[in-house]
Amino acid sequence: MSEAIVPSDNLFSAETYFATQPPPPSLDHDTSRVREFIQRHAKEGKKVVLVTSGGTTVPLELNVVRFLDNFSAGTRGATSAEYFLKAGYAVIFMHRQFSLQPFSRHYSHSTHPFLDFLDVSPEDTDGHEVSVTASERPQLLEVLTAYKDAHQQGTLHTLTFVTVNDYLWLLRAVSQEMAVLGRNALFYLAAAVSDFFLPRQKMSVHKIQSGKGSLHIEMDQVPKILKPLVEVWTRGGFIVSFKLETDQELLIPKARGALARYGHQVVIGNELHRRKYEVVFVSKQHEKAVTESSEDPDPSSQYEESWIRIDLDKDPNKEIEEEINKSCNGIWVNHL
Ligand code: PAZ
Repeated sequence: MSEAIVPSDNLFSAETYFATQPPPPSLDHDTSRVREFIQRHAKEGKKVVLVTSGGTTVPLELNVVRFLDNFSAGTRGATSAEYFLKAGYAVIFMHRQFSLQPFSRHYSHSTHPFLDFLDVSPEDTDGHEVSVTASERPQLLEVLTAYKDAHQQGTLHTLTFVTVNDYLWLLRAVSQEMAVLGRNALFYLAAAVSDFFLPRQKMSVHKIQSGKGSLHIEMDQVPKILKPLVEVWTRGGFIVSFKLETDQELLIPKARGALARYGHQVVIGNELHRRKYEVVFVSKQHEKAVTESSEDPDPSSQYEESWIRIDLDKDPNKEIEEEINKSCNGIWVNHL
């Protein structure tokens, strides 16, 4: 790991990044466990999806006291992972430590704390019997059954990251392992990944001290890893990435730009405040359709968009991830 090759222009290529930033200590262990999982399911010819979920952090010090964080709670990833399991996939759930997880997400301490619907049975004078409030039982039974099934069948494998560095190293390792799956690999990249980071070589070792007035930190750009993911790390996999914007007008141009630059299959665009009930699928048109319209000078005609909207007023329990999952399956099957 050499300091000499850290770029001076703040632009890291993926290669330079991995040559200069250290891997997380658990990488080898995590990789060998994921390898076993993939090989087991590859033998059975099962489809395997990598779901990334939650936000990455950017530490500001080596002995980290402060870090930049990302808003994502991991709802999209955790919910989607459940729908993928239901649809028969084996799921690698790579998530930010302590963010929402499939199944347990239904009982998040902030929105639906499980202690609130547990009772000590009145007939039990010793107070040793705990029961579940009757109104909660049907949902609990459904969630618990799916959770136990996933465990019994060994179809859910979880991995955690905290920093953007953990995320990048893990993503590379897992996608390289997934290469053996060929066309049976799906990437569903819903994590909110930092765009900027502080290279190790520029970090303060100790807690940054106050007393000098304002704090100026110059960050470097996180390398765009979709390109090596598509071209080098994995082969044949179907790649769906997410794009979050706060300006609705940017969703489609940014999604098209990502498809053109990285050459993967689908970008799902979502606006921050509408993401629970509206997303847009952006993909390149099938080659045949493009050839037929190749006289068309408008480059936007190479892309197709399809919106998914749900009505939460009519059906407050509906989850948009169910529809996203159906569409992903549909597009992937057509693509195969
Ligand atoms: O985790 P969450 O459900 O609160 O949010 C999901 C999301 C908005 C982070 C995800 O749908 C997404 O867009 N991920 C990619 C973010 C990005 O553009 O980097």
